[in-house]
Amino acid sequence: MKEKQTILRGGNVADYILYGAEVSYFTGKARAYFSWRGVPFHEEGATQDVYRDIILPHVGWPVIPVMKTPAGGIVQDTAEIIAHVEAAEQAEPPVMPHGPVQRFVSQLLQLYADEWLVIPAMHYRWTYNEDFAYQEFGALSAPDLSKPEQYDVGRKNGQRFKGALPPLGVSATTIPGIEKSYEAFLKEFSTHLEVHPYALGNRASFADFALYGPLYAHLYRDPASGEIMHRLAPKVADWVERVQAGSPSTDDLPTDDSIPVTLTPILTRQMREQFPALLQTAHFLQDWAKEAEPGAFLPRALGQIEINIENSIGPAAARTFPLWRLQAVLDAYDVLDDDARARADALLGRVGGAPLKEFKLPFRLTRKQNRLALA
Ligand SMILES: N[C@@H](CCC(=O)N[C@@H](CS)C(=O)NCC(=O)O)C(=O)O
Repeated sequence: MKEKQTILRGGNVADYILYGAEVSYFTGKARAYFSWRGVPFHEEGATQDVYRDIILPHVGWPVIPVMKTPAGGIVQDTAEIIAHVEAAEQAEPPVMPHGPVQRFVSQLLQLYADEWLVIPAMHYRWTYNEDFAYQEFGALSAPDLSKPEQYDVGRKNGQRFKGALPPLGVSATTIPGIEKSYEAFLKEFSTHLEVHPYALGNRASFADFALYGPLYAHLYRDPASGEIMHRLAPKVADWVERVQAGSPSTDDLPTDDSIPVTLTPILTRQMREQFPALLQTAHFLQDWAKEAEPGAFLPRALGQIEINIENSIGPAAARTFPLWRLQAVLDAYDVLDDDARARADALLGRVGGAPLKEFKLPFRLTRKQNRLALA
């Protein structure tokens, strides 16, 4: 497996700095974007000291990745990191496709990649790669300790992440469905990649970086998961390496705003599995927000929902952050003109997503102090 030494890129004070880790899902997403964008950046491992001196004071809670801009500003959340760099650099081609339906589908795929593929990613990591993950967490946190000491540190730090499995909905009853769904997804994405090198066509764009999040650190780089990906879906492993290489392409995306038909099974899977979970969470938001003041911070979860993945059913937390990614999807839908809306609606009809046309979040959300709040 190839691992790009981004940490050794020779940092310069005027570079963007990405505080993160190879082992981290969302650092992968931001790093892949930076590599593709080609702006000078360097990555610094999120050691204990970095959490204490940079992340906690500036972000307010322990999370990676965190970006420091050349001007010294701190940005958290991968979508905001990408948007910030795009606005600052004004480079071509933009990470977001030009076509309005392509933008809508990019947001849908981000919602799926960030907030649903996290379920198989975390399941495979903690069920089949636990010791590897502890060692990696320890090496990140305390680079100067011996390997056995790092393992102990990693075991301690890793509990917070392993503890996310029940809230995500990973349990004995859902694991068979999670594995069936992931294997089917690998097949569907492989079929797509037989025709198109990237998610929306001939060059990498926003959706590729989002999908790279789950598909790199957890599902490619974790050894037992990587073995599965190479065996069942070598084309997906090739895509991971293509996105990792960050090669700018001279080709562009289709100029007619078309969406590859080979994405249909993936979007259908998203509508079938993820949308019911979002609807249940939105109901919780409605009840909670009725009692809350505008500007109130949302809790990270609002209650318990039931998820159904390939007919494996089990409880999960009503996590609120996915509603923020859903709001971005709905915003991309709301700006469509008549022609684009007709094309988006036809697509939604084909993927079992017709209910999304009418769907409205009960309350608008915003982010302040790196947390979700009522607008
Ligand atoms: N929405 C955030 C998610 C970041 C995230 O969940 N990062 C993980 C590591 S990959 C983390 O630090 N999680 C800690 C937590 O959620 O408490 C983003 O896109 O940056």
